[in-house]
Amino acid sequence: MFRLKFSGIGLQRFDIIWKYIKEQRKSKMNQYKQFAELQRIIRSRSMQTFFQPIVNLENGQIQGYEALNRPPMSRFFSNTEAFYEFVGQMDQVFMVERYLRRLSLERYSEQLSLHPNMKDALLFLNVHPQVLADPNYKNGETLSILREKGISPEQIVLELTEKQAVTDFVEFEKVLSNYRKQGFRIAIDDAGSGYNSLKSLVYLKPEFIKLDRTLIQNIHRDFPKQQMVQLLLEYANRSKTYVIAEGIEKQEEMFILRKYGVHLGQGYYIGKPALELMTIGVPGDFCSWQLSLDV
Ligand SMILES: [Ca+2]
Ligand SMILES: [Ca+2]
Repeated sequence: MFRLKFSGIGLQRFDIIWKYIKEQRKSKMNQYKQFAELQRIIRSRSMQTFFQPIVNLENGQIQGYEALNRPPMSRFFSNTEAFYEFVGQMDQVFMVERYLRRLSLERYSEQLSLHPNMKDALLFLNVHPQVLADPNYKNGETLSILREKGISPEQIVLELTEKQAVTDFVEFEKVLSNYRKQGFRIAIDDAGSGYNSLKSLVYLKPEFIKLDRTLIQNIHRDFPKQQMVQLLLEYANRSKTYVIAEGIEKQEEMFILRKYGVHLGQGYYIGKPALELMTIGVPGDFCSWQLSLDV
């Protein structure tokens, strides 16, 4: 009786282990397929580069664009986030970022040649703090692409997301100062969404602070958000930093941000990310914002 019971349990265990091995093999296989797909996407240059306008909230003129690289539709990656998550998991951040930086600059240069009136506009590039800090990473490569394409380093703003941790701020500031000497400028991305907002602002002294969309969403109905934005704006004005409000999707949000004197804005309400540069600032409707604010 005991022997029978024991062998039953043994079989059950074997079944669990077998299932585990099968799942592991399946997930390894999936990973392998995803990796092959990532390489295919890169080789075929099928990432698309979108440019989302950033406008001066005072006069509606376009000051620059954020470059957003998105993978093509693929059964291996359900969406853009899944694609970048995979890139992070596979330790391919350095390779992919280097590739995307070149791609964004080449495509921006193509767009500028089609729209020469925008030739001085800024380009905001998303960069991973660790990539900048890596001693093996040579920023000379970016400089040489810029020279080749006739874009000045002063036009490039490196967006550092605070979702990816910087641990040694003092050391990292030295890295940034090296970039600054070459003309690049720095933005703290997604400010207000992570834990290091204030530390990043104080230590890294960015030229731009990008307020996270979660702070902007429905700000017209949210007093604590209004207070937070005004505080950050006051700090920015004192330290000669520009504030960019991200994720503006409603006219009401726009009203209040303009009223406070937020310098720049970005979001669907202003302009969606597009393959072609949006070249005409905020349409005639900007005047009506002005009127509404003046009454
Ligand atoms: Ca960004
Ligand atoms: Ca952002």
